[in-house]
Amino acid sequence: MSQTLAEKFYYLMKLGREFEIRCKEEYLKGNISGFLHLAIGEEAVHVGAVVGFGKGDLFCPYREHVLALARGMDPRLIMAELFGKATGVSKGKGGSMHLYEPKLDFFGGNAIVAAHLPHAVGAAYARKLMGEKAGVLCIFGDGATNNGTFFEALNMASLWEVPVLFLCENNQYAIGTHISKSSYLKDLYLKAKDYMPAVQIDGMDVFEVYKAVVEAKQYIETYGKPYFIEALTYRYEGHSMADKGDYRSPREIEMYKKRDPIDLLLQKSFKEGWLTEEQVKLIDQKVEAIVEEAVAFALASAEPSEEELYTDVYCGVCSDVIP
Ligand SMILES: Cc1ncc(C[n+]2csc(CCOP(=O)(O)OP(=O)(O)O)c2C)c(N)n1
Ligand SMILES: [Mg+2]
Repeated sequence: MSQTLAEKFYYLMKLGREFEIRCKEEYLKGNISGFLHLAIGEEAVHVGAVVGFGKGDLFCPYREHVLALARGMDPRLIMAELFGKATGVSKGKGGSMHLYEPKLDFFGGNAIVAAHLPHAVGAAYARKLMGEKAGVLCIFGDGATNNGTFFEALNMASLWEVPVLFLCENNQYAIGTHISKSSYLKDLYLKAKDYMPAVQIDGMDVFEVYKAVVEAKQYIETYGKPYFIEALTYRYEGHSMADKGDYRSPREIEMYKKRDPIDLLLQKSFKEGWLTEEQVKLIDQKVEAIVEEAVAFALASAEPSEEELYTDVYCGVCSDVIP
């Protein structure tokens, strides 16, 4: 694993972690309202997947700040979106769950659980019809694998032979419901294995996620068929800011924090000589400045104008028919 890659992983994971810690603070101050789902603890899956996949359409759920950052979305535009400001990536009208940027092929977040799986299959099918080989990355949670659209998407992707990488981030919980109470199969990759190659990986190890995703991307684009990865991970925070998460014992949370993905990355990188303390310090300073700048930008930005209520509703025509 190259030095450059370790540096990139650390930068993106640290940026994601610090960005979200700041989001939490700004939410508690009242600068962010509405839903806010944090992915703290899950950074290895998000960064490893986005970097490993490289170019291609990306569909994901509402826990998507780190995915957007890893895709290259401007942190200022994300923070402004969370603050509900006009300069936000979705003009301040989407909020945390609706970061969306076609220029980055970023077609998420999506708020309806598992609804974006058929969208991803449709996008891959469209590209196939256009004669392209590009694969599509579709990320979703363990809870999504109990929805009807999950099975519909797997079925059609296999039947139509389209290159979608289905990546399930199994953090064991769907809001407050543990997987043991909602899923007959506990190893979720087994739900896919009769349709396509399906593997289970350690989602706390960014190098393992990266490697698995690179291999999967190569498979889907070589054979034009789908592939499934289940990444085992854990979220430290509640489901959203509205959830204290007290259905989990502090002991359980502490146990997972012992395998923190950023700590694991650093341990391995120091051991292999891929990163030095000095480099880490410089990255930390850079990240701090970026997060600070994002908040300052969001605070200084204006709210959307009243006219914006009638734009981007369904289509251009709507703004003509609604008085
Ligand atoms: C179709 C649908 N049903 C229920 C909900 C309410 N809901 C929002 S998030 C969520 C849990 C999803 O859990 P999971 O897929 O494991 O993702 P995680 O939040 O753990 O990342 C539920 C049930 C919803 N948004 N959409
Ligand atoms: Mg979950």
